Amino acid sequence: MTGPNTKNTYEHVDVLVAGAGLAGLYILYCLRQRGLTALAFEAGSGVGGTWYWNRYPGARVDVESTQYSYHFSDELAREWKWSEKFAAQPELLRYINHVADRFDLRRDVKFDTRVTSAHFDDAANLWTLRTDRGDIATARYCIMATGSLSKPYRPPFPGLDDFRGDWYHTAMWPHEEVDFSGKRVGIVGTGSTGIQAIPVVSAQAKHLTVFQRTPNYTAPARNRQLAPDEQREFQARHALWRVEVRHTFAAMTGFPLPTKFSHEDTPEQRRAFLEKRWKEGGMPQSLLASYKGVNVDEQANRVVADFVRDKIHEIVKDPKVAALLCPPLDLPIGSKRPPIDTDYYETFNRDNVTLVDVKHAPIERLTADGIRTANEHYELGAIIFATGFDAMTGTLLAIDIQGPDGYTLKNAWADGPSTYLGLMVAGLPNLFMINGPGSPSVKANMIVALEQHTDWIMGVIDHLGMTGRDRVEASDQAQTAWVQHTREVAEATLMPRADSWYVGANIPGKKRVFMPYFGGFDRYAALCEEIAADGYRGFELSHHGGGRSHAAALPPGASSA
Ligand code: N01
Repeated sequence: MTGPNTKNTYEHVDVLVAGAGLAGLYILYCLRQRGLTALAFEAGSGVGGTWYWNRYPGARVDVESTQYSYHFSDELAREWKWSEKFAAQPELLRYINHVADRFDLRRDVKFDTRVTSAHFDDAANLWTLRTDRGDIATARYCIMATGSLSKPYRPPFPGLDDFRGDWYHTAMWPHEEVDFSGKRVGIVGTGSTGIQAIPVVSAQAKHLTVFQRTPNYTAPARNRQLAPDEQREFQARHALWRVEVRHTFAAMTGFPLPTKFSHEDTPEQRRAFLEKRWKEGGMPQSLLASYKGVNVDEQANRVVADFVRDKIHEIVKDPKVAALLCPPLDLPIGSKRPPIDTDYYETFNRDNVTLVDVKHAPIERLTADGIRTANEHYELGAIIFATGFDAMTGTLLAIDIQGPDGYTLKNAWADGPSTYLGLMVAGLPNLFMINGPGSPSVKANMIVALEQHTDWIMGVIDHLGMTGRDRVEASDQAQTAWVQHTREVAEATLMPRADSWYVGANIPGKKRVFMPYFGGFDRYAALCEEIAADGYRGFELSHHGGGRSHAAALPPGASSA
C-alpha cells in the first residue's frame, strides 16, 4: 500500500470505505476479521466522525454512555469505563481513539482526504473512488459510512463577510479552546446543539443573545457521574444486553415502557406521574415513553406537551420569556428530534441572557458588529451558528456517485431519497450505505444500528463469496415497496408534522420526505435477517467477473501501489 497522504496514488482493495467515524471503524474491524483488504478515506485529521467535528461547548451524547458504546467486543466493554451517564465529547473521542488503537485500525485509514466521486465500472465490476487529494482507489465493494449528520448547514444570511467579530458553526468547532469571557455572544438555533451549548456559553460570556426561530421541547438529562457498581453491572450483563437490545424499538434498554393511556389516570395522577418522569430525567426514554400513544395520538401527545409547557412557566421567572420559550400547540412533542439538557430553561433566568424571537422578526443580515433582525440590531463580538445539518442525504449527494450507464445518486433521489432498507439504492450495485435514509438510523441508538447494518453487509459479502457471485443490487420493485412502507409507517404517526430535518424542511428547496424508518429497530432488524435467510429477497445477486480494471482507472502519471 502507498503511504499516507501521498498524491495521485492508486490502490486496489477488496472493500473501500468512505468515513472513519464510529461506523467506518467497525467496518474496518469486520473486514480485517474476514481477511479482506480495505481502505477508508476520512475527511478529518483523526477518527471519530461526529465526535471529531462537534467540539462545541456542552457537546455530549444523549443516549446513556454505556449503551452508546460498541457492542461487538466483550473485552472492549470490560476495559472501558465511562465516567458519566451521558459522556461529554472529549471522553467520547478518547473512547473512539482507544478503539482505533486497540484494534490497530488506523493503518487502513487515509486521513485529511475527502471522497469526491464514486464511479462504477460495469465491465470490470469495480467501484473507483477519487478524492480531493488526487487519490484513486478501486474495489469490488464500496461502503458509505459518511454519517447522518455530517454536512453542516449555515443559513446564507447576507453580510457574513462584513462581520468583524469571530463566528463559528457548532459542527466545525476549532480544536483549540474558544474563550468567550468578556464577549457579547449571539447564538442562532435552539435544536439539540443550541440547547446543549446555551447554558455553557452563558456561564462564560459577558452577555448571550439567543436567536430562536422555533421553540423546542426539552427535558433535563440529569447527567451525573456513573457509580462503579453501575459500570460493573453493565459490564457483567454486556453479552446478554447485546442480544436484548436488538429486540427493542429504539435499540436501547433500561427504561420502562408505557403500560397505560393517559386518559386512564386522573389529572392529579397524570401530573404526579409526569413529574416523577421529569425528576428522573430524559426525553425519549422518559417523557415520550410515559403513556401509550404519545407518538401517534394528538390527545396523548398534548398531555405530555402541555406538561412541558407548564414546566417552562414554572421554571422561567419572566412570564413573557416563558411564553416565548413554549413550543406552539401545533408542534407535537417528539416530532422534532427530542433534545435533553442541563439547566436549559433555567438559563433564561440569568441577567446576562436575552431571548430574541426571530420567527416573527427574522434575521435580515449580519453587520460589522452584530445581527440585524427585522426590527432591531443586536451588538455582538462573536456569533455561534447552531443551525444543524443537511441531514441524511446531504453528504452522500455531495459525492458524485455514478452507477452503470451513467445512472447517478442524484437521478435516483431527484424526488427524495429512495432506498431498499436504507442499505442500498436500486441501480447502484455493490454500493452500501450505513444508516441510510429508510433505515432506523437516527430514530435508534446509532451505534447498535451501525453494527446491525455492518453485520448485514458483511453477511451478504460473505454469501456472495461463498456462492461464487460478485454483485448484489436492490431491485426496483423491492425499493418501491420499501419506500412506500417507510412512508406509511411515518404517516401513521405525528412525526412528519413538524418542519424538522427528519423531513428535510430545514434546507430550502429540499424535497419533503420523512427520511428515517420509524417502524422500530427490532422489527427492522428482524426483517433484515429474514430477508437474508430468504436468499436476500428483493436483491439481485449475480456473477459478473471482471478484474481490477487497473489500467482503466490509472490516470496519466499516477503510480500504482
Ligand atoms: O440542528 P437542528 P442541531 N434563522 O436542525 C435554527 C443531533 N445532535 O445541530 O427549528 C433562525 O436540530 C432552527 O430553527 P427551526 C441530533 O440528532 C445530537 O441542533 O428550523 N434559526 C433550529 O432551532 C439533532 O437533532 C446530539 O425553526 C434558524 C436550529 O437552527 C441533530 O444533531 C447533540 C435558521 C437547528 O436545529 C441536529 O441538531 C446535538 C434561520 N435561518 C445534536 N435556520 C447528541 O446526541 C436554522 N435555524 C448529544
